[in-house]
Amino acid sequence: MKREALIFDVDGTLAETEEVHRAAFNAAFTDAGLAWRWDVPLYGALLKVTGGKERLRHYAALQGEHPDDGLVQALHAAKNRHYGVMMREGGAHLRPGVADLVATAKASGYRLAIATTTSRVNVEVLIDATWGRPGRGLFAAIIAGEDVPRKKPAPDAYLQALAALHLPASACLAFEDSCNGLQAARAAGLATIVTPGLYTAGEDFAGATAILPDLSGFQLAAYGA
Ligand code: XBP
Ligand code: MG
Repeated sequence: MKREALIFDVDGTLAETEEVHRAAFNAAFTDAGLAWRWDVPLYGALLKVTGGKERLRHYAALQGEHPDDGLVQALHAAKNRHYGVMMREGGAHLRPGVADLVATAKASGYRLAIATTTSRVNVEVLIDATWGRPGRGLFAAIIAGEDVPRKKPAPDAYLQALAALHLPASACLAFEDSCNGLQAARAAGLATIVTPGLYTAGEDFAGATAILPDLSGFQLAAYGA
């Protein structure tokens, strides 16, 4: 079957955003008067837990703390506010090849979608800060963290994207940067291109259709699309 749509992960795939998320988490901790500080090695380990609120709870539990939902929500909202400011100040750029692939695919009639575990507000700020337009102008469907009962590596975000596109998995190609994301896409039946990033290089990408350094010069025709 000819492919009709491309489904993109966000963090690490469209842009190297995790350093911005990390800085924003640390700013939120400072605001809240917490002594928590997430450095690069620690954040690399914490990223195995997808979802910012889930990551906060996991880290707190490692400290023997069990913050109530209100505190987790407040810290996460503060983190996302900092993230928004940092992104608008140019905190992250699209990875090589992403803008060209999106433009070429759109001009060739492919439909585009997003399947991410990050919050919708973060997806919108990234798209606005990089493409300078709202997400709905570019993507036919945007499935974000709050839309799914289970985050990656569960397939929920991808299954919802397929449902929104009204397409079978065989008509789509997924783009991911992490093992968790690849597992989610594969569990939804999707052929997946992996471009490992800053925090995910060296992860296990067994089952990927291709593992590429980035999307520069990416040829859809080479992947049945
Ligand atoms: C990456 C994530 C997210 C972000 C933080 O998701 O795991 O949790 O680190 O975002 P993906 P939130 O690569 O699938 O886009 O704080 O909004 O959860
Ligand atoms: Mg990712």
